[in-house]
Parts: sequence; C-alpha cells; structure tokens
Amino acid sequence: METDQRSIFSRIIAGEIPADIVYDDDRVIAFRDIAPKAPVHVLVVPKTEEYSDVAELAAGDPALLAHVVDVAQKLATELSDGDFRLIFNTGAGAGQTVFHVHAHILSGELEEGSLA
Ligand code: DGP
Repeated sequence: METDQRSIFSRIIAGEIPADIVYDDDRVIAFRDIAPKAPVHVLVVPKTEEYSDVAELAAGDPALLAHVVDVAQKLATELSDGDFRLIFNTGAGAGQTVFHVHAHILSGELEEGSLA
C-alpha cells in the first residue's frame, strides 16, 4: 500500500478534507485554522507544495510571496478591522508542524501566551 506523501494542506486544496475556506484563487487558498489563537486566525496557503517554508518561497517565487501578503491584507480588512499579524513559523524549533508554506493571519486579541 502506498503512503500518501502529500501535505494535509494539499488534501484540503484537493477538497478531500473539509475546511472553512474564506478565499480561493488560482495560486492560493485561505481557510480558518482548526485551532484558532485569535478571533480571526486564517491560514493563507500557496497551492503549490513546492516550498516548505517562507525562506524557500521568497527565494523561489517572490511574486507568490507578495501575493500571499496581499491576500492576507484583503482578508484582514474583510474579516476584521484591517490590522493583523502575519506569521510564518519556520522550522520545527519555531513551532512549524506543516511543511507546506503557509502564513498565519491573526487579528484581534491573541490567546494568552500564543503567537500562532
Ligand atoms: P504551523 O504550526 O505554523 O505549521 O501551523 C499549522 C497550522 O495548521 C496549525 O495552527 C493548525 C493548522 N491545521 C493543521 N491541520 C489542519 C486541518 O486539517 N485543518 C485546518 N483548518 N487547520 C489545520
């Protein structure tokens, strides 16, 4: 039996796992985090699985990184007051658990002691 090597986010993008999707275009998808740390906690995820973290994305496709930031700003305005934190956990030691690059948009008061 073959193991599924795709990331959990690729399975959400493929529609195989349900998610509360708030934005979708040809390059990125955005959905609410399953364990929110703020009133608005949305993940913006490039559809390509090519980049595991933001450093790889910045080096490999800076225009796509700029698009992630642009979508984050639009969503923060739509879903909150427009002010937001944008966090890319980079590396397991920094709390990254899914190695398919994604930005956390956090808006509103954070849960005690947490960034994302
Ligand atoms: P990070 O720790 O930076 O790699 O963030 C991964 C985030 O992904 C974490 O905050 C929880 C979220 N997450 C993991 N699995 C799922 C899922 O199946 N659905 C949703 N909506 N979020 C998920």
